[in-house]
Amino acid sequence: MRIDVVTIFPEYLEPLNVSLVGKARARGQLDVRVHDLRQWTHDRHHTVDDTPYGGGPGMVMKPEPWGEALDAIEASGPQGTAPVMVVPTPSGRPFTQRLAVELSAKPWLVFTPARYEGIDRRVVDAYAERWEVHEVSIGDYVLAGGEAAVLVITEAVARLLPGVLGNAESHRDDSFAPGAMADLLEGPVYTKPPVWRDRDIPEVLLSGHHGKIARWRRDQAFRRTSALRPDLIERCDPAALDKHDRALLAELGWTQGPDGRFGRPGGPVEE
Ligand code: JAH
Repeated sequence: MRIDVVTIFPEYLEPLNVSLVGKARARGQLDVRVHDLRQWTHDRHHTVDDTPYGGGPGMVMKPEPWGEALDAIEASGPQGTAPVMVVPTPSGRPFTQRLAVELSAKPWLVFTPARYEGIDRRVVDAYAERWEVHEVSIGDYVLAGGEAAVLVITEAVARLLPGVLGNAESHRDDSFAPGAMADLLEGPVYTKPPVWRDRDIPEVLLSGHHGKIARWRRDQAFRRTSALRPDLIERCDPAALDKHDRALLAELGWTQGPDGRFGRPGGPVEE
């Protein structure tokens, strides 16, 4: 996979040189190119922003440098192939594991992280007529710019590329991986030493009883999901649950409607 990033803060993307993404690049599994947007300005101050039409606070990123940057990047690739454009914005589609999987199947991504109040709308509208474009939000909060979101999305995508994750860290069990434990949060994990600051390990994990261990882990996942992400319980497929799961959810205050879906009339339950 090739990834291009166009930014006014290329230094912000330095983390792409280390860890999982840096190693994938060193192994030739990922080709990352970071570009300074100001190289596509022509005035002596390398201006990338201007005042908003209609008034209001802040500044808006001018369309011309973006247009020149994106045309140059497109022209640098194979004849007749367009990249997929990814625009981090708080007004975008939520970034999920599903979208990470979708993007990991693309040969070429171009990220366009904005600063200020964002990019002149005509840029996204123009490229959406030629390229696949995703406006993406990594969560409901406002950053100072999209670069941190580029790091997040790139890491989530890169670890899904063939050969990037070692066997030790394989992703089949990720909380939100398709086919994970019914889209539940993961429960706690433990390692040596068996006693640390007077705290021991749940006995079942030392029992060697694999059936009991799997059941306990699943219970922990349900308890945590019920407490922290009741929305995931509400949208879970009842057919993916067994008798024991349903009994545990009932204990946690969940009831099933006529369609089998889970709801909790009393609202959140302590413990
Ligand atoms: C802020 C341009 N979903 C997180 C997110 C993504 C992008 C931005 N903020 C939050 C952002 C300022 C300018 C993008």
